[in-house]
Amino acid sequence: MTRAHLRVAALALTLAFGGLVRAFAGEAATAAQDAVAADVVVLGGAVAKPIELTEAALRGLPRTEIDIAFETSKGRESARYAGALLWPLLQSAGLADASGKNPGLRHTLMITGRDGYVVALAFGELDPHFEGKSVILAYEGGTPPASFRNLQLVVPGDAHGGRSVKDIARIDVR
Ligand SMILES: Nc1nc2c(c(=O)[nH]1)N[C@H]1C(S)=C(S)[C@@H](COP(=O)(O)O)O[C@H]1N2
Ligand SMILES: [Mo]
Repeated sequence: MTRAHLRVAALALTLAFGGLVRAFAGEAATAAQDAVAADVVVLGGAVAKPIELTEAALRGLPRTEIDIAFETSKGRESARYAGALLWPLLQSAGLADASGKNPGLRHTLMITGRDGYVVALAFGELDPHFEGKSVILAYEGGTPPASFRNLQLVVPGDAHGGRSVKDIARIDVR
């Protein structure tokens, strides 16, 4: 065996062993709940052109401010957030397959936090032709405060804070 062969064998063993350990431990955690490591937040998935949601990219978009108030397990929270609208970003990314009738309406967005928390939104909620909700990627406001390194989803109108994903790791179009 060459060195490369050995490396491949070692990797295969590691992967297989990891799987076995998980299976035996009967881990309840699903992939969706695992922590997500990411330096740069990417808007990707079934898009034509993935977009890196860097500070420069977000600063290049109009700043949008939104006042929200919602219930959380720790009581009522109200805050003014500032960030970039999500819809124009989706439009720049485009759909990988925009064929057929109303292609956006068969797509969803999965917004994943670094802790593995996941929230889905429908394109139809954001598209101005339909619900046209001003969902933003906030980089200011809230507690702990949103920042360019701690982006937060803000869904205006929600009664509960469950969809305000904090510390976003990635956004995937499905
Ligand atoms: N990344 C991440 N964001 C999250 C959550 C979470 O568990 N992880 N919880 C959500 C819920 S259920 C609420 S009510 C709001 C406020 O959560 P807090 O009670 O931790 O402030 O954050 C939301 N965003
Ligand atoms: Mo919550």
